[in-house]
Amino acid sequence: MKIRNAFVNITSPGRNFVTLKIETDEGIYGLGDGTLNGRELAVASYLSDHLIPCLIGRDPFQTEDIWQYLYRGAYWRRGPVTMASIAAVDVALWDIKGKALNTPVYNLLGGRSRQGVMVYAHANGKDITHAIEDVERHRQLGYRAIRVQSGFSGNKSTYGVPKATGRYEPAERGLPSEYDWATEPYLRHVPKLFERVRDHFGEDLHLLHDCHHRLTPIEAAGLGKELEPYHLFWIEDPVPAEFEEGYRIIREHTTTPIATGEVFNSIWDAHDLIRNQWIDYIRMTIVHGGGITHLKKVADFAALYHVRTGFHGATDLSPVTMAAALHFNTAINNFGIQEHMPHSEETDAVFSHNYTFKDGYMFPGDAPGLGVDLDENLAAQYPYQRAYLPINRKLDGTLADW
Ligand code: KDG
Ligand code: MG
Repeated sequence: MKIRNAFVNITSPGRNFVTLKIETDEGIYGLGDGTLNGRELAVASYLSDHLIPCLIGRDPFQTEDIWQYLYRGAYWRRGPVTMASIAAVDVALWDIKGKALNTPVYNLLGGRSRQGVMVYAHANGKDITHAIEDVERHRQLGYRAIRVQSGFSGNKSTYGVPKATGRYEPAERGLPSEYDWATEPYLRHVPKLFERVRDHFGEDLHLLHDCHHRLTPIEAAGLGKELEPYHLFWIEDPVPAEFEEGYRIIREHTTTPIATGEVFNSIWDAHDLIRNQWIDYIRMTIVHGGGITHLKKVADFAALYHVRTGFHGATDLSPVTMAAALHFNTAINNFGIQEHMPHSEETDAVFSHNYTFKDGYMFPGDAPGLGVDLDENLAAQYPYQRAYLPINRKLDGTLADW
Protein backbone atom coordinates (compact mmCIF):
# COMPACT_ATOMS: atom_id res chain seq x y z
CA MET A 1 0.00 0.00 0.00
CA LYS A 2 1.25 3.51 -0.82
CA ILE A 3 0.23 7.02 0.21
CA ARG A 4 -1.35 8.53 -2.89
CA ASN A 5 -2.42 11.93 -1.67
CA ALA A 6 -3.04 14.01 1.44
CA PHE A 7 -4.79 17.29 2.14
CA VAL A 8 -5.59 19.62 5.01
CA ASN A 9 -9.15 20.46 5.99
CA ILE A 10 -9.79 23.59 8.07
CA THR A 11 -13.29 23.98 9.47
CA SER A 12 -14.95 26.00 12.20
CA PRO A 13 -18.16 24.34 13.41
CA GLY A 14 -18.29 26.54 16.54
CA ARG A 15 -14.48 26.59 16.80
CA ASN A 16 -11.53 25.94 14.48
CA PHE A 17 -10.15 22.50 13.67
CA VAL A 18 -7.29 21.43 11.40
CA THR A 19 -7.60 17.88 10.06
CA LEU A 20 -5.24 15.94 7.83
CA LYS A 21 -6.68 13.30 5.51
CA ILE A 22 -4.21 10.82 4.02
CA GLU A 23 -5.42 8.72 1.09
CA THR A 24 -3.83 5.49 -0.15
CA ASP A 25 -3.73 3.78 -3.51
CA GLU A 26 -5.99 1.04 -2.07
CA GLY A 27 -8.83 3.46 -1.32
CA ILE A 28 -8.30 3.43 2.46
CA TYR A 29 -7.86 6.82 4.09
CA GLY A 30 -6.92 7.98 7.58
CA LEU A 31 -7.58 11.13 9.60
CA GLY A 32 -5.25 13.03 11.94
CA ASP A 33 -5.90 16.13 14.06
CA GLY A 34 -3.43 19.05 13.90
CA THR A 35 -5.43 21.70 15.77
CA LEU A 36 -3.31 24.20 17.70
CA ASN A 37 -5.65 26.67 19.38
CA GLY A 38 -5.03 30.21 18.10
CA ARG A 39 -2.22 29.15 15.72
CA GLU A 40 -4.18 26.82 13.40
CA LEU A 41 -2.93 28.18 10.07
CA ALA A 42 0.72 27.69 11.00
CA VAL A 43 0.10 23.93 11.33
CA ALA A 44 -1.93 23.90 8.11
CA SER A 45 0.99 25.49 6.25
CA TYR A 46 3.57 23.19 7.88
CA LEU A 47 1.53 20.23 6.69
CA SER A 48 0.63 21.43 3.18
CA ASP A 49 3.87 23.20 2.33
CA HIS A 50 6.42 20.99 4.04
CA LEU A 51 5.17 17.53 5.08
CA ILE A 52 2.64 16.36 2.52
CA PRO A 53 5.10 16.50 -0.42
CA CYS A 54 7.42 14.16 1.54
CA LEU A 55 4.68 11.61 2.20
CA ILE A 56 3.54 10.75 -1.31
CA GLY A 57 4.56 7.22 -2.32
CA ARG A 58 5.52 6.06 1.20
CA ASP A 59 4.21 2.90 2.87
CA PRO A 60 1.61 4.05 5.46
CA PHE A 61 2.42 1.06 7.70
CA GLN A 62 5.87 2.52 8.44
CA THR A 63 4.70 4.69 11.33
CA GLU A 64 8.03 4.53 13.19
CA ASP A 65 10.21 5.31 10.19
CA ILE A 66 7.94 8.11 8.94
CA TRP A 67 7.86 9.63 12.44
CA GLN A 68 11.67 9.61 12.63
CA TYR A 69 11.91 10.98 9.09
CA LEU A 70 9.67 13.94 9.93
CA TYR A 71 11.21 14.59 13.36
CA ARG A 72 14.94 14.07 12.74
CA GLY A 73 14.71 14.99 9.08
CA ALA A 74 13.50 18.52 9.80
CA TYR A 75 16.75 19.27 11.66
CA TRP A 76 14.67 21.89 13.60
CA ARG A 77 13.09 19.74 16.28
CA ARG A 78 10.17 20.06 18.68
CA GLY A 79 7.84 23.01 19.18
CA PRO A 80 4.03 22.90 19.10
CA VAL A 81 3.64 23.63 15.36
CA THR A 82 6.12 20.93 14.30
CA MET A 83 4.83 18.35 16.77
CA ALA A 84 1.12 18.96 16.04
CA SER A 85 1.91 18.53 12.34
CA ILE A 86 3.84 15.30 12.94
CA ALA A 87 0.97 14.12 15.17
CA ALA A 88 -1.57 14.74 12.41
CA VAL A 89 0.44 12.53 10.04
CA ASP A 90 1.14 9.85 12.65
CA VAL A 91 -2.48 9.51 13.81
CA ALA A 92 -3.79 9.36 10.23
CA LEU A 93 -1.31 6.52 9.55
CA TRP A 94 -2.45 4.55 12.63
CA ASP A 95 -6.04 5.03 11.44
CA ILE A 96 -5.08 3.62 8.02
CA LYS A 97 -3.25 0.70 9.64
CA GLY A 98 -6.28 -0.21 11.76
CA LYS A 99 -8.62 0.00 8.78
CA ALA A 100 -6.29 -2.06 6.58
CA LEU A 101 -5.98 -4.75 9.26
CA ASN A 102 -9.70 -4.49 10.05
CA THR A 103 -9.12 -3.89 13.76
CA PRO A 104 -9.55 -0.98 16.21
CA VAL A 105 -6.36 0.97 16.92
CA TYR A 106 -6.30 -0.14 20.58
CA ASN A 107 -5.52 -3.66 19.36
CA LEU A 108 -2.38 -2.35 17.68
CA LEU A 109 -1.20 -0.73 20.93
CA GLY A 110 -1.45 -3.74 23.24
CA GLY A 111 -5.14 -4.63 23.19
CA ARG A 112 -7.70 -3.95 25.90
CA SER A 113 -6.22 -3.29 29.34
CA ARG A 114 -9.52 -2.11 30.85
CA GLN A 115 -13.27 -2.10 30.21
CA GLY A 116 -13.70 1.67 30.03
CA VAL A 117 -11.78 4.94 30.25
CA MET A 118 -12.66 7.04 33.32
CA VAL A 119 -13.19 10.65 32.28
CA TYR A 120 -13.56 13.88 34.21
CA ALA A 121 -16.03 16.64 33.42
CA HIS A 122 -15.82 20.40 33.94
CA ALA A 123 -18.14 22.01 36.50
CA ASN A 124 -18.06 25.76 36.99
CA GLY A 125 -20.11 28.63 38.37
CA LYS A 126 -19.88 32.35 38.91
CA ASP A 127 -19.59 31.62 42.67
CA ILE A 128 -19.34 28.58 44.97
CA THR A 129 -23.10 28.00 45.15
CA HIS A 130 -23.43 27.90 41.35
CA ALA A 131 -20.36 25.67 41.06
CA ILE A 132 -21.93 23.18 43.52
CA GLU A 133 -25.11 23.13 41.41
CA ASP A 134 -23.01 22.37 38.33
CA VAL A 135 -21.13 19.57 40.12
CA GLU A 136 -24.52 18.06 40.99
CA ARG A 137 -25.65 18.32 37.36
CA HIS A 138 -22.54 16.46 36.18
CA ARG A 139 -22.88 13.86 38.94
CA GLN A 140 -26.40 13.15 37.68
CA LEU A 141 -25.03 12.71 34.17
CA GLY A 142 -22.93 9.88 35.60
CA TYR A 143 -19.48 11.47 35.99
CA ARG A 144 -17.36 10.07 38.84
CA ALA A 145 -14.63 12.68 38.52
CA ILE A 146 -15.29 16.41 38.20
CA ARG A 147 -13.01 19.42 37.79
CA VAL A 148 -14.36 22.40 39.74
CA GLN A 149 -13.63 26.07 38.95
CA SER A 150 -15.59 29.05 40.27
CA GLY A 151 -15.57 32.83 40.18
CA PHE A 152 -14.74 34.79 43.33
CA SER A 153 -14.69 38.38 44.49
CA GLY A 154 -11.48 40.26 43.78
CA ASN A 155 -11.15 39.17 40.12
CA LYS A 156 -13.68 40.05 37.40
CA SER A 157 -13.00 36.83 35.56
CA THR A 158 -11.05 33.64 36.04
CA TYR A 159 -9.99 30.61 34.03
CA GLY A 160 -12.67 27.98 33.46
CA VAL A 161 -15.75 30.09 34.18
CA PRO A 162 -17.82 31.44 31.26
CA LYS A 163 -18.41 35.19 31.06
CA ALA A 164 -22.13 34.64 30.48
CA THR A 165 -24.32 31.55 30.70
CA GLY A 166 -23.54 28.73 28.30
CA ARG A 167 -20.59 26.45 27.73
CA TYR A 168 -17.06 27.52 28.53
CA GLU A 169 -14.89 27.95 25.41
CA PRO A 170 -11.64 29.81 26.03
CA ALA A 171 -10.78 30.79 22.42
CA GLU A 172 -12.63 33.89 21.27
CA ARG A 173 -13.14 35.06 17.69
CA GLY A 174 -11.34 38.27 16.73
CA LEU A 175 -8.16 39.52 18.39
CA PRO A 176 -7.12 38.38 21.90
CA SER A 177 -9.25 39.62 24.82
CA GLU A 178 -7.42 40.95 27.86
CA TYR A 179 -8.41 39.91 31.38
CA ASP A 180 -7.12 41.05 34.74
CA TRP A 181 -5.64 38.74 37.32
CA ALA A 182 -4.80 38.94 41.02
CA THR A 183 -3.35 35.88 42.72
CA GLU A 184 -4.09 36.70 46.37
CA PRO A 185 -7.92 36.51 46.23
CA TYR A 186 -7.62 33.31 44.15
CA LEU A 187 -5.41 31.65 46.77
CA ARG A 188 -7.86 32.59 49.54
CA HIS A 189 -10.83 31.36 47.50
CA VAL A 190 -9.82 27.88 46.29
CA PRO A 191 -9.60 26.14 49.72
CA LYS A 192 -13.06 27.56 50.59
CA LEU A 193 -14.43 26.22 47.30
CA PHE A 194 -13.21 22.68 47.96
CA GLU A 195 -14.23 22.75 51.62
CA ARG A 196 -17.80 23.49 50.53
CA VAL A 197 -17.77 20.99 47.65
CA ARG A 198 -16.42 18.13 49.83
CA ASP A 199 -18.83 19.00 52.58
CA HIS A 200 -21.73 18.82 50.13
CA PHE A 201 -20.79 15.67 48.21
CA GLY A 202 -18.75 13.62 50.67
CA GLU A 203 -15.68 11.59 49.74
CA ASP A 204 -17.23 9.47 47.01
CA LEU A 205 -16.36 11.75 44.08
CA HIS A 206 -13.01 12.54 42.48
CA LEU A 207 -12.39 16.30 42.55
CA LEU A 208 -9.86 18.10 40.34
CA HIS A 209 -8.79 21.72 39.89
CA ASP A 210 -6.85 23.60 37.17
CA CYS A 211 -4.62 26.49 38.36
CA HIS A 212 -3.84 27.18 34.69
CA HIS A 213 -0.15 28.09 35.10
CA ARG A 214 -0.82 31.16 37.29
CA LEU A 215 1.15 30.57 40.50
CA THR A 216 4.76 30.61 41.61
CA PRO A 217 6.17 27.37 43.05
CA ILE A 218 5.91 28.55 46.64
CA GLU A 219 2.32 29.79 46.15
CA ALA A 220 1.41 26.45 44.59
CA ALA A 221 3.10 24.57 47.43
CA GLY A 222 0.99 26.49 49.95
CA LEU A 223 -2.21 25.88 47.99
CA GLY A 224 -1.51 22.16 47.69
CA LYS A 225 -0.97 21.97 51.45
CA GLU A 226 -4.20 23.82 52.23
CA LEU A 227 -6.14 21.51 49.90
CA GLU A 228 -4.87 18.27 51.47
CA PRO A 229 -7.92 17.81 53.76
CA TYR A 230 -10.19 17.70 50.67
CA HIS A 231 -8.31 14.83 48.97
CA LEU A 232 -8.15 16.16 45.44
CA PHE A 233 -7.44 13.78 42.57
CA TRP A 234 -5.02 16.47 41.36
CA ILE A 235 -4.21 20.12 41.02
CA GLU A 236 -3.28 20.87 37.44
CA ASP A 237 -0.65 23.22 35.98
CA PRO A 238 0.09 24.95 39.28
CA VAL A 239 3.01 26.85 37.69
CA PRO A 240 4.20 27.56 34.13
CA ALA A 241 5.93 24.30 33.39
CA GLU A 242 8.85 25.17 31.14
CA PHE A 243 10.92 25.43 34.32
CA GLU A 244 10.72 21.82 35.45
CA GLU A 245 12.76 22.33 38.62
CA GLY A 246 9.98 24.57 40.02
CA TYR A 247 7.97 21.41 40.66
CA ARG A 248 10.54 20.19 43.17
CA ILE A 249 9.51 22.98 45.54
CA ILE A 250 5.83 22.08 45.25
CA ARG A 251 6.57 18.40 45.79
CA GLU A 252 8.63 19.02 48.90
CA HIS A 253 5.67 20.71 50.62
CA THR A 254 2.50 18.87 49.71
CA THR A 255 1.02 15.44 49.07
CA THR A 256 -1.77 16.82 46.83
CA PRO A 257 -1.16 15.04 43.49
CA ILE A 258 0.13 17.16 40.62
CA ALA A 259 -0.75 17.01 36.90
CA THR A 260 0.89 18.98 34.14
CA GLY A 261 1.85 18.93 30.48
CA GLU A 262 -1.07 20.01 28.28
CA VAL A 263 1.26 22.53 26.59
CA PHE A 264 4.18 20.10 26.27
CA ASN A 265 5.09 18.59 22.93
CA SER A 266 7.97 16.22 23.59
CA ILE A 267 9.37 13.90 26.24
CA TRP A 268 12.14 16.51 26.60
CA ASP A 269 9.60 18.90 28.18
CA ALA A 270 8.76 16.37 30.88
CA HIS A 271 11.87 14.27 31.30
CA ASP A 272 13.00 15.75 34.64
CA LEU A 273 9.45 16.02 35.96
CA ILE A 274 8.97 12.30 35.41
CA ARG A 275 12.34 10.88 36.41
CA ASN A 276 12.42 12.95 39.62
CA GLN A 277 8.82 11.96 40.41
CA TRP A 278 7.81 15.62 40.75
CA ILE A 279 4.44 14.95 39.09
CA ASP A 280 1.81 12.23 39.26
CA TYR A 281 0.02 12.69 35.92
CA ILE A 282 1.33 13.68 32.50
CA ARG A 283 -1.22 15.60 30.41
CA MET A 284 0.56 16.01 27.08
CA THR A 285 -1.84 14.47 24.61
CA ILE A 286 -1.67 12.92 21.20
CA VAL A 287 -2.21 16.00 18.98
CA HIS A 288 0.34 18.21 20.72
CA GLY A 289 2.80 15.47 21.63
CA GLY A 290 3.79 14.16 18.21
CA GLY A 291 1.08 11.52 17.89
CA ILE A 292 0.58 7.97 19.09
CA THR A 293 4.12 6.92 18.18
CA HIS A 294 5.76 9.44 20.53
CA LEU A 295 3.14 9.30 23.29
CA LYS A 296 3.51 5.52 23.59
CA LYS A 297 7.19 6.04 24.42
CA VAL A 298 6.34 8.83 26.87
CA ALA A 299 3.73 6.68 28.63
CA ASP A 300 6.09 3.70 28.87
CA PHE A 301 8.85 5.91 30.28
CA ALA A 302 6.41 7.49 32.77
CA ALA A 303 5.24 4.05 33.91
CA LEU A 304 8.71 3.32 35.28
CA TYR A 305 8.29 6.25 37.69
CA HIS A 306 4.68 5.66 38.82
CA VAL A 307 3.48 8.54 36.66
CA ARG A 308 0.12 7.95 34.98
CA THR A 309 -1.54 9.62 32.01
CA GLY A 310 -4.22 12.29 32.38
CA PHE A 311 -4.59 13.50 28.82
CA HIS A 312 -5.79 16.96 27.92
CA GLY A 313 -9.26 16.76 26.35
CA ALA A 314 -10.59 20.30 25.94
CA THR A 315 -12.83 21.22 22.99
CA ASP A 316 -9.88 22.55 20.97
CA LEU A 317 -8.71 18.94 20.57
CA SER A 318 -10.89 17.56 17.79
CA PRO A 319 -12.95 14.34 17.93
CA VAL A 320 -10.09 12.72 16.01
CA THR A 321 -7.79 13.33 18.99
CA MET A 322 -10.49 12.22 21.43
CA ALA A 323 -10.86 8.94 19.54
CA ALA A 324 -7.09 8.43 19.37
CA ALA A 325 -6.79 9.15 23.10
CA LEU A 326 -9.55 6.67 23.95
CA HIS A 327 -7.87 3.88 21.96
CA PHE A 328 -4.57 4.74 23.63
CA ASN A 329 -6.09 4.93 27.12
CA THR A 330 -7.80 1.58 26.60
CA ALA A 331 -4.53 -0.12 25.77
CA ILE A 332 -1.82 1.19 28.09
CA ASN A 333 -1.30 -0.01 31.65
CA ASN A 334 -0.50 3.32 33.34
CA PHE A 335 -3.66 5.14 32.35
CA GLY A 336 -4.91 7.55 35.03
CA ILE A 337 -7.87 9.58 33.78
CA GLN A 338 -9.01 11.38 30.59
CA GLU A 339 -10.42 14.92 30.40
CA HIS A 340 -13.81 15.12 28.68
CA MET A 341 -15.18 18.47 27.57
CA PRO A 342 -17.97 17.49 25.16
CA HIS A 343 -17.91 19.04 21.69
CA SER A 344 -20.81 21.10 20.34
CA GLU A 345 -23.51 19.43 18.26
CA GLU A 346 -22.12 21.17 15.14
CA THR A 347 -18.66 19.70 15.77
CA ASP A 348 -20.06 16.22 16.39
CA ALA A 349 -22.06 16.45 13.15
CA VAL A 350 -18.93 17.31 11.13
CA PHE A 351 -16.87 14.58 12.86
CA SER A 352 -19.11 11.53 13.26
CA HIS A 353 -17.57 9.09 15.73
CA ASN A 354 -17.98 5.69 17.33
CA TYR A 355 -16.87 6.60 20.85
CA THR A 356 -19.50 6.68 23.58
CA PHE A 357 -19.99 7.82 27.19
CA LYS A 358 -21.76 5.89 29.95
CA ASP A 359 -21.69 6.18 33.74
CA GLY A 360 -18.51 8.24 33.91
CA TYR A 361 -16.57 6.10 31.42
CA MET A 362 -15.86 6.45 27.72
CA PHE A 363 -15.37 3.68 25.17
CA PRO A 364 -13.54 3.94 21.83
CA GLY A 365 -15.86 1.51 20.00
CA ASP A 366 -14.79 -1.43 17.88
CA ALA A 367 -14.78 0.06 14.39
CA PRO A 368 -11.56 -0.58 12.44
CA GLY A 369 -9.02 2.24 12.83
CA LEU A 370 -10.03 5.17 15.02
CA GLY A 371 -13.74 5.09 14.25
CA VAL A 372 -14.03 8.80 13.31
CA ASP A 373 -15.04 10.34 10.00
CA LEU A 374 -15.09 13.84 8.52
CA ASP A 375 -18.10 15.10 6.58
CA GLU A 376 -16.25 17.34 4.13
CA ASN A 377 -19.40 18.88 2.63
CA LEU A 378 -20.69 19.90 6.03
CA ALA A 379 -17.22 21.06 7.10
CA ALA A 380 -17.13 23.39 4.08
CA GLN A 381 -20.16 25.22 5.46
CA TYR A 382 -18.05 26.40 8.44
CA PRO A 383 -15.06 28.38 7.10
CA TYR A 384 -12.08 29.21 9.31
CA GLN A 385 -12.55 32.18 11.64
CA ARG A 386 -9.61 33.92 13.26
CA ALA A 387 -9.68 33.26 17.02
CA TYR A 388 -7.26 33.60 19.92
CA LEU A 389 -6.87 32.55 23.52
CA PRO A 390 -7.06 35.48 25.97
CA ILE A 391 -4.23 37.44 27.57
CA ASN A 392 -3.95 38.12 31.35
CA ARG A 393 -2.63 41.27 33.00
CA LYS A 394 -2.04 41.91 36.68
CA LEU A 395 -4.05 44.77 38.18
CA ASP A 396 -1.18 47.23 37.48
CA GLY A 397 -1.09 46.20 33.80
CA THR A 398 1.85 43.77 33.90
CA LEU A 399 1.45 40.92 31.42
CA ALA A 400 0.88 37.63 33.27
CA ASP A 401 0.32 33.98 32.39
CA TRP A 402 -3.19 33.18 31.22
O1 KDG B 1 -6.34 25.78 24.21
C1 KDG B 1 -6.22 25.95 25.59
C2 KDG B 1 -7.23 25.08 26.33
O2 KDG B 1 -7.24 23.80 25.83
C3 KDG B 1 -6.91 25.05 27.79
O3 KDG B 1 -7.04 26.33 28.32
C4 KDG B 1 -7.87 24.09 28.49
O4 KDG B 1 -6.51 24.13 30.46
C5 KDG B 1 -7.34 23.57 29.77
C6 KDG B 1 -7.85 22.27 30.22
O5 KDG B 1 -7.32 21.78 31.21
O6 KDG B 1 -8.75 21.75 29.57
MG1 MG C 1 -5.61 22.76 31.84
